[in-house]
Amino acid sequence: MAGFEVMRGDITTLRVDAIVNAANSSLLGGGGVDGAIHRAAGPELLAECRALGGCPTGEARITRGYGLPASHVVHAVGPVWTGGDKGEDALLAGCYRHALALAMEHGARSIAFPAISTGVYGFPKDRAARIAVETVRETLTESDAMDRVVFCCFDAETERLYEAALGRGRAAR
Ligand code: AR6
Repeated sequence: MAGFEVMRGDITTLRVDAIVNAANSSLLGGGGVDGAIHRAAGPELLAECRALGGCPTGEARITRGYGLPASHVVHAVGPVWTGGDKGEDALLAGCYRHALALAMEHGARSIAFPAISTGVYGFPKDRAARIAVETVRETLTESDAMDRVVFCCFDAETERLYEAALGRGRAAR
């Protein structure tokens, strides 16, 4: 199975085969990590996204990376958190599953994920970290298609939550 890494930083700088974007269903850009990815990739990314015609929540679409060091961008549409009784957990898990499947179909052996839905979309960060780690683990069990999975965190709290979800937190040592 792939090696898992947790790091703090800007996902747009990472030299991996695919980075994942926390997009919205229009796929036409926005704020947060989506804005940063579009700025770093350049206008050709938006042109390719326009041709995709959107993406339902819980699914993903893939494009090239253009000006990014990453060859591909997987645009995953996370759920807006509205209390947890609208299928948010399953939709978030779907983002990770679909993103991995698409990246592997395109030959990616390394992938970096942001903490999808935990910014503007308001998903509780601890719950989202657990779902991310569990879903990626489940999806990649018995697969040797992926070498490296990076959970790219933008803040120290998120980094700590991923370390804990992976069982690497200070308390677990
Ligand atoms: N690198 C890594 N992580 C980042 C970066 C970065 N450069 N910038 C922000 N984050 P958000 P969402 C973290 O709000 O909640 C957009 O407008 C951020 O700290 O980007 O899924 C879209 O167009 C947080 O931990 O995405 C949608 O409309 C995480 O990325 C909407 O926001 C996700 O925060 C999607 O909301």
